Amino acid sequence: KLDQFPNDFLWGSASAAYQVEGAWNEDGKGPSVWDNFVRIPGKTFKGTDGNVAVDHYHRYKEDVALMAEMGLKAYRFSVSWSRIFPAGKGEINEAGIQFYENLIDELLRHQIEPIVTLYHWDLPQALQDEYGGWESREIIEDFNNYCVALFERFKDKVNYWVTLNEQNVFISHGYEQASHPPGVRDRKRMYEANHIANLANAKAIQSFRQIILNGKIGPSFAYGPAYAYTSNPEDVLAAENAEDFNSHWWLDVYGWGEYPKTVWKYLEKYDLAPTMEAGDEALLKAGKPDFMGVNYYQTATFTASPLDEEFVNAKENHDGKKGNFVENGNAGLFKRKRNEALETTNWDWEIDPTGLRIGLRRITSRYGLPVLVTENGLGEFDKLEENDVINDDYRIEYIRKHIEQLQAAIADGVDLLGYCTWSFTDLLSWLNGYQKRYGFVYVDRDELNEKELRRIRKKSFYWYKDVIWSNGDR
Ligand code: BGP
Repeated sequence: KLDQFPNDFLWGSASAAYQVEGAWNEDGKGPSVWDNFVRIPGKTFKGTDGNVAVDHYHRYKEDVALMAEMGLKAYRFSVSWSRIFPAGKGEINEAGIQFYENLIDELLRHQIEPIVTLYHWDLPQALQDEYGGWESREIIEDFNNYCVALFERFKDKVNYWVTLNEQNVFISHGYEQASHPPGVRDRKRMYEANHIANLANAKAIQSFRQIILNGKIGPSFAYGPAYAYTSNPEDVLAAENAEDFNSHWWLDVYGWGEYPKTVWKYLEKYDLAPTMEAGDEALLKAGKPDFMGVNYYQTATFTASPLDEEFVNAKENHDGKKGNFVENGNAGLFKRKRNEALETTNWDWEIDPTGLRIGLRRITSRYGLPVLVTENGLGEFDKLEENDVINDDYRIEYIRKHIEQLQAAIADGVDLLGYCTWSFTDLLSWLNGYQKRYGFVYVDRDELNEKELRRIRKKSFYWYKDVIWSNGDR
């Protein structure tokens, strides 16, 4: 028999400010890089934006009431930096911070543990304009001041904090694939910005230690454990390369304060290594987290790639029509292959519950840290049927299988703090619009009737309620 989930296990759900709040220019909020990026033609699916999103800013009470009805133990949400400091720094915008205080109070009133993400990609545009955002070391101080303002204000109310959400995603999409702001394609600049983000992350954790005595803090990493395509040693090596370049490059810095030597060596060879200044190494070492936050959606399978291989930028699947799997990679190191043992979603994401167990085990044995699953879920088209019924059995199936693997991981020795599904209500998918839905609660915006945005419980809502009620019985 498998071990049980701990009694204080955080059965949760997650969201991010830009994807749910709307109210993009209300109560003194300054513009973020995402407010502007979505306005560039062709960047998002049919030009969708988060101006209104699902209007959580005005409807948070209704949303929290639904969470309470479900019995949710934890709600992970992010704070929008430019609500607190409209220009990224300076005077606190009281109306902005008050919104989060109201949300936190509402959660606590219902015994729901708030998990606060400090940065989920919506950088104040002012800092991008002033000094290039993550490309300048000035951001370390500004990010720290912003974090400290939140630590000070909420230290008696919030026990769980997430620093940067998916640094690996916002950095590589922002500076290599140009699919996120600032829309740059330049690997040299990417590695530099990434190093600065690491320093900012460590500095915020260091400040946290001075202010908050009982809380826990850690980053959220988008972890896609690497598999070898075959048992051919060349493929096994390719998978190790991919694990180093795509995961350890960040995880080792969080967990150990050190960059993996293999990657560093390669970057030096190609003159891509970031600038190490005096004090950087010590700061990285001082930023050790209390837990590793893991956003898990899929694994990735790799084969060897010859040095002269050229990767075409294949069309990415943002419209939910299968068949656009992208075989990208790094010439001479690895190339991603479609894993034929796995089914995919309509957006070509491979479905692999066992991969979650594998990933959690790898993190546990490498870093020995507790883990918090900060995101996991299924993005699908949902159908609103007559009498407000949404039969999302596929989502129940998906989450059920992942919870099974969580329990197995606990039995394997993983110290698992909780599980946050992505997401509670439906919300904006950054590049895929509103039709790629993840929630337990359907948000009716098909006719883009932004005043209605009715919340409707899906079948999975009732199912997850039972899971929580029984502490993990499926
Ligand atoms: C993660 C992000 C989330 C969320 C999720 C689903 O990378 O942290 O913000 O968007 O992925 O991704 P998508 O919306 O692309 O389906």
